[in-house]
Amino acid sequence: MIQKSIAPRLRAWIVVAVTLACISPQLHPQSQHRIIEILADHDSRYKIPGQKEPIITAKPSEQLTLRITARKAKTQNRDGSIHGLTLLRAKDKKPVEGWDLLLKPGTQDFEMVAPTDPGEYIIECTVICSPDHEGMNMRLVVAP
Ligand SMILES: [Cu+2]
Repeated sequence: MIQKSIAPRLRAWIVVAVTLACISPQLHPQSQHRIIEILADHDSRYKIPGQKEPIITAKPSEQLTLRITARKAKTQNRDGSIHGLTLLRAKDKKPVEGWDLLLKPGTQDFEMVAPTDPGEYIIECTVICSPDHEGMNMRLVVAP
């Protein structure tokens, strides 16, 4: 008796599950964020493993996961942030919306969206982290 009543329901659930599994890649075509590892280091420099000069290249509006590891330099903010990360358009230093991160010690993932407009951008530290803070920057290039 019980088996009889459960079986059709179970079958219906399997159909739903299989259908969802099939269509979800189309519903979320960009759900696979590219992971970019960045080190915000104790010498007030951004570093990317394997790159001599750190640079991020992205497609317009590309979804990126920034996996940032922060190590304390000399000084920190009162809130405990040891570095920051903001994005400015190179030609007029206009800040890009959504890019204003404060970094605590350790590794954290940030889900970001690259700018829509192709061009050159500058990533800058926003925490006065040491006397070398002014030099804490790197490039981001948006290319179609
Ligand atoms: Cu810094």
